[in-house]
Amino acid sequence: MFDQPVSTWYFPNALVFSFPSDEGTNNKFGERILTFQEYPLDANTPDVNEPNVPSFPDPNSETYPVYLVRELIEDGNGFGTVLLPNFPRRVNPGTLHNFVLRTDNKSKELAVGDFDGNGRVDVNDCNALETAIGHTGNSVYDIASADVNDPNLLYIGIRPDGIVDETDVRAIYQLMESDTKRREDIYRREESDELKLTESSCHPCKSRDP
Ligand SMILES: [Ca+2]
Ligand SMILES: [Ca+2]
Repeated sequence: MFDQPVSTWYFPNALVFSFPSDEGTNNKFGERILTFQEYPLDANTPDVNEPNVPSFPDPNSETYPVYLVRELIEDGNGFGTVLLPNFPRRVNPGTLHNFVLRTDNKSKELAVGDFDGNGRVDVNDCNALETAIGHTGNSVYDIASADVNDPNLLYIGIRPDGIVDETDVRAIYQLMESDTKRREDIYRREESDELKLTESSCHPCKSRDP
């Protein structure tokens, strides 16, 4: 999935994503949501391998945005570029960046806005983001930026702008709204399945003999 086209060599610290033109390789990901995140070096930050432990990232810690890989690639006409920020502090030469590529998120909303990993984007995620308003630099709460010509157009999960502000608040409320709708749809489907089951079990038995 990684590639390095000539057009992005201008960026010295960048990762570039693309899909191979070979359909067989591309299809291995199916329709899954692909996310990419540089992971903090700080050992005190939540462990990505334990998503079941709800814990909101500290708004003051150096955490990194989540990128939606498919949308990055689409946005970059086939090449999605992530500029790698400088390390937040002095590190020894040869220190490695940590990256996480995930394929297990159920939806874009959960990938970008479910900060505590509890399977829903809700008011607690909104509150967590709001406590980070004003944070500049890397932040997991920097989920969006607005189009320079049309402030109503938000880029969510593909173009963080290095600040957590009201644009990110608008974005998290949009994500919460569509995640709520997703869960309501699931609930309605389950309810209607349950109803069908009840109806089918209530059919009056035919009498065997006239
Ligand atoms: Ca959540
Ligand atoms: Ca932002």
